[in-house]
Amino acid sequence: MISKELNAQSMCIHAGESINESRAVVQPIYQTSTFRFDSTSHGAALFAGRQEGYIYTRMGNPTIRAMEEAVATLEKGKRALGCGSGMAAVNTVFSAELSAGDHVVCSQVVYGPTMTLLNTVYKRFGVTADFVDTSDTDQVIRALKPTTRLVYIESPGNPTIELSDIQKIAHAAHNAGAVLAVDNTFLSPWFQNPLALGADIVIHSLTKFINGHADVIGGIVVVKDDETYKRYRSVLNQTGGVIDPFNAFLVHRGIKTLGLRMERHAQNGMAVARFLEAHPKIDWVRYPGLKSHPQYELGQRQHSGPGGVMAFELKGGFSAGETLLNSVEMCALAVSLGGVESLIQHPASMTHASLGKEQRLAARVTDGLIRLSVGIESCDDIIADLTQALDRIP
Ligand code: LCS
Repeated sequence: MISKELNAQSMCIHAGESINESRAVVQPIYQTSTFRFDSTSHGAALFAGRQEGYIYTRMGNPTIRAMEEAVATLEKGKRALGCGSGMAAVNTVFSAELSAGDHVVCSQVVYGPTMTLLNTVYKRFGVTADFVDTSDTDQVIRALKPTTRLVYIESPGNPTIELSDIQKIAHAAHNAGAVLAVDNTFLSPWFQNPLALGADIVIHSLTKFINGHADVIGGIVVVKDDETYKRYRSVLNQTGGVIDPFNAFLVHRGIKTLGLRMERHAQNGMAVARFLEAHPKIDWVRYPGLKSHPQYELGQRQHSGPGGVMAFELKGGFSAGETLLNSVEMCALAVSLGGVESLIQHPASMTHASLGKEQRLAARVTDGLIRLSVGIESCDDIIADLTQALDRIP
């Protein structure tokens, strides 16, 4: 059994270890759909919840459980629920928290499908949502209603990298009888712990920094207490969007290098952001590590590092951006983020296309906005690639 007092770097290596009942140093992959009962009474006791144990992999599996324990530990939460994708994690929160007649206050800067899920499926189920600029806490306070059940934010927000004040928003949500869920995908638990700042629920797309190797789709919900865990587990058992043991194994392996990777993402991110900010063809850069970020001071209080994702716009607008995107060689023109490789994409036509122009522009996702996820390659190579691509812009 490991101590909760381990240093964060050691915790990345050892969190989740206590779930392993074998003598294997690494949690084995329990590639099984179901588990034997000792007897009918044992099976009945497991189903009734009178005894702890594994029944059926949709309801729990030791490989998944070890990965869940690792993320819950790193996020300073109580328990976690491994989901089949980040969107399955978002949907687990929505379906566990929301009923017909409930109201949601959601940041206008969130991953496109999160907003679209509220605007389509949950709207059909009688849930209403207001999308506000949560970088301004007063807008959150003004949007809260007696029926508000959930406040939902990303900080930094995808893709504009705007920050929201987690502590103040948690306070406002609680005063209104609502819960605060924070999507912490962009900074990972290495740089930010929303539960420690007062949030009630944390979600991640594991697909991104936590797994870190662009070879898994997964998500997770982290909660603070056993009662919430049981309620969420029951919803996830019924809706079925669980991660599978092999992907959970890969994610758990990725977690062991989370600290090393995040530090390198941030180091490269700082150098690339400074390079872009000084480049004559760049109009502006938004990255939490730059003093020019409008909420730099909030970032310094709220997280311990800037992560690896930035947004910028070129002076030549979208046509210049298009040349850049089509000219990169080592950096990949691809959606997603948080992997070891640098990825660059165009939110207006890709990750945030589902929003429609009006909603997109309200969220400041302009046609010229470019999002760059800086990987952990040699920083000189990333900058050389961007330099040659920028040189092609007339
Ligand atoms: N939350 C955030 C902040 C995300 O960026 C994403 C995916 C999700 C949730 C959903 O996670 P998934 O289901 O894909 O595991 N973001 C993506 C992006 O910006 N480009 O491609 C996917």
